[in-house]
Amino acid sequence: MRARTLLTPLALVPLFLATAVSSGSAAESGTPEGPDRQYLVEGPETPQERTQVARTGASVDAVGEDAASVTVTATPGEAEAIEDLGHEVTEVPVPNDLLHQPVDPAYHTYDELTGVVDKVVADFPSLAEKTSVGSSHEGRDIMAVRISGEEEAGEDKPEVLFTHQQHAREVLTVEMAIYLLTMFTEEYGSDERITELLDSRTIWILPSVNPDGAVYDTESGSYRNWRKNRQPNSGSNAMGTDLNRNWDYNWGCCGGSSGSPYSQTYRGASPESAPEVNVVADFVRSRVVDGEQRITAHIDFHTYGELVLWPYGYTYDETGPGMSRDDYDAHAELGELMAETNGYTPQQSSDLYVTDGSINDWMWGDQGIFSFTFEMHPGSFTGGGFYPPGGVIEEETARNRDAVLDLTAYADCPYRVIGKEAEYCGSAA
Ligand code: 0X9
Ligand code: ZN
Repeated sequence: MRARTLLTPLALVPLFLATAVSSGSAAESGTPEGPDRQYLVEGPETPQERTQVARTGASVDAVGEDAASVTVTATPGEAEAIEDLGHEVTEVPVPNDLLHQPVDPAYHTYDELTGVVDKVVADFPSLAEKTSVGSSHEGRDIMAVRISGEEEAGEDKPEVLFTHQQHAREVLTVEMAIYLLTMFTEEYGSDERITELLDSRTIWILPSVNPDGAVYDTESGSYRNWRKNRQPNSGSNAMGTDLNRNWDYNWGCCGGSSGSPYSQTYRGASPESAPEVNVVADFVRSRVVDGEQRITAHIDFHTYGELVLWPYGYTYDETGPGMSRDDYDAHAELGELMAETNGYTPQQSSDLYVTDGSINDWMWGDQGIFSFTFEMHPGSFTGGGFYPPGGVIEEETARNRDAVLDLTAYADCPYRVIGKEAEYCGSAA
């Protein structure tokens, strides 16, 4: 293998730590040749170039501030393939990907999250209800919390869905769920806007759709940088499926996922082969009442990059099957409006790189739900990557308050944002 230098400007910890990481055992991530590592890739500037990088099977974790580099998690083989594309590849041992970085107690473990959910529903029994949409591969509950204010009999409230932690290591997204659970319950009756919204809409929060991955990532006391679920793959010793490549809309169509179980972006054996995706999709399908999907708007929380993304991810085209000009424009307007409140960068998700089988494409393409991905703080890996210090939790979750409330407000008729409620929402105009 070609020699790769360590990234000296970022090497804030002594080299021996980096060596300790590199000599880690070829564990469940990565190939038999060695574990996955994080690399800075200098060169890719365009969506097409970033997609080529993603096509090696590496996960593109963020675009650099210079917009001419990306950070990736990759196997040694994938790193070589990226180098063969003509890019400069440098291993990044710090600051966030030391495999032995201790788990930060400021973040909630899955058990602690369960405790928070139980307390919220116990404290606000007339507002919040806990259900389970089903079980993970290892049998953990995939919790859902339904929050709604005053209900009139037979009332059809539009519903808004928030999903969190498809990717295990994206720990700030769980804190985002806790922020929303707390905000929607504690501020009902005192905050006028929240009260009005909950009296006219129903909120669904799925605070962790990948509990097995979350437990695996933290159970040793040190972060494992784990992304996928924990489902074994037959015929391979590589573990896990990337949940955000396993959704049943143009699954595996377009080079936006990997067919190799060793890859960070392994799409699974078939669409919805991951039980976590299957039960969440079943839950969403169950919200079709009298032929109409009650959920109208959705945000899937990820880290990192500080982006607001909308579908489609499988194509660079704005419009296409199931995505009219008005559909696209309403997504883009809503995305831009939300991004104005949180300071994120708004863009179509394929502007980042192509993905297929993602949750946003399925939510829109299959269910007609306006669907966004938020890539939360930090903006780039220098801010702590997937494991930013606990001190940022308060500010970086509250940062999305207005975006969430704005989307919730448009849930009665998202096309209102482009002034077309009369055309699309009939009497709602
Ligand atoms: O690659 C992903 O799944 C997301 N990025 S992450 O670094 N959190 O893994 C981006 C998904 C964007 N959505 C679509 N492209 N549809
Ligand atoms: Zn993610």
